[in-house]
Amino acid sequence: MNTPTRLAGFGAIAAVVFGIALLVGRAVGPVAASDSAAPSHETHAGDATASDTPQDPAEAETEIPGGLMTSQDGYTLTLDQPRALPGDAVPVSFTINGPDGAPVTAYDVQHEKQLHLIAVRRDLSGFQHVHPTLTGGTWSVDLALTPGTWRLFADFKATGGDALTLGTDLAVDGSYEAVPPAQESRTATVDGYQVTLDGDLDAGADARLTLSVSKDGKPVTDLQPYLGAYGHLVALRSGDLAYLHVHPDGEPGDGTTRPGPDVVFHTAVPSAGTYHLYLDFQHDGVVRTAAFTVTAGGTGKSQPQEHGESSGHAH
Ligand SMILES: [Cu+2]
Repeated sequence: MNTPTRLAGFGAIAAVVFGIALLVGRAVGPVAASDSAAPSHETHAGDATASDTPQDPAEAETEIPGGLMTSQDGYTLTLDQPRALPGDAVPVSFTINGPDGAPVTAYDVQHEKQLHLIAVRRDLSGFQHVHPTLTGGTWSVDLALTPGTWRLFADFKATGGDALTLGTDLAVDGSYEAVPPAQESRTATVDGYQVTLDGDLDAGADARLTLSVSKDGKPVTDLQPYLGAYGHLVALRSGDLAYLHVHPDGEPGDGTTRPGPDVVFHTAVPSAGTYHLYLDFQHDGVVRTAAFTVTAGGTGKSQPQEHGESSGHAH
């Protein structure tokens, strides 16, 4: 083997190793990003001048959205039965197994519950936000299920662990016709309530969304607290149903947050594309859900093109 060939061979190996390092870096990066409140958070070379906050668009971009994985950070979501029959009240049970392999039995309360379960058919019909009960290490709840493939999201924080949203599919027997994709819609009508959504989503940028509730043409100013807020908003990305955390702005009783008609939220979407948003709000003792579809603009590329290096490894 002559020297140039050996060098080329070494270069190829180095490129492979470097490529693996990039992959590992990216796989590990999102986990570190979710810990970004910690001051010891590792700073990447390219981020030296960026402010180290979760709102930093450069970090938001690299963070993997919730709900895409069944297993993360040692926690695994497992359905007792991955298949079900359709019905109005189908018992569904599951466990969250922890890093030691055993079902988790200790959870921290978030928004007044130890675990929030979101269920939606993969064509985005049938949205439900429910709160299963925990017996031993098993969570149980009744869901209204139609035939098709459903996505279940468990949003929880095991005591001692980070807040996670794990996702899994549940197959429901029977033939069905898929619901056509929802069109852009910023106004929803539910049980005589009209809810409008104001604000824009831009990839990688913090978005402020204002939802306004009215009934019979009059603004509703006596919304009731539901799970510690005047509204709960879940956002799902079209295509992969990535589950995004949306944070309410203020809470009942803080002296500044009013009980409607406006409920304000903050979120940051990780990419351009279509997002489906579901607002749960309570009035006159009933919780209702208003659904919206919003397209996010922007490229999400607000940091230097450092990832471009990975495509140059052949040289
Ligand atoms: Cu909930």
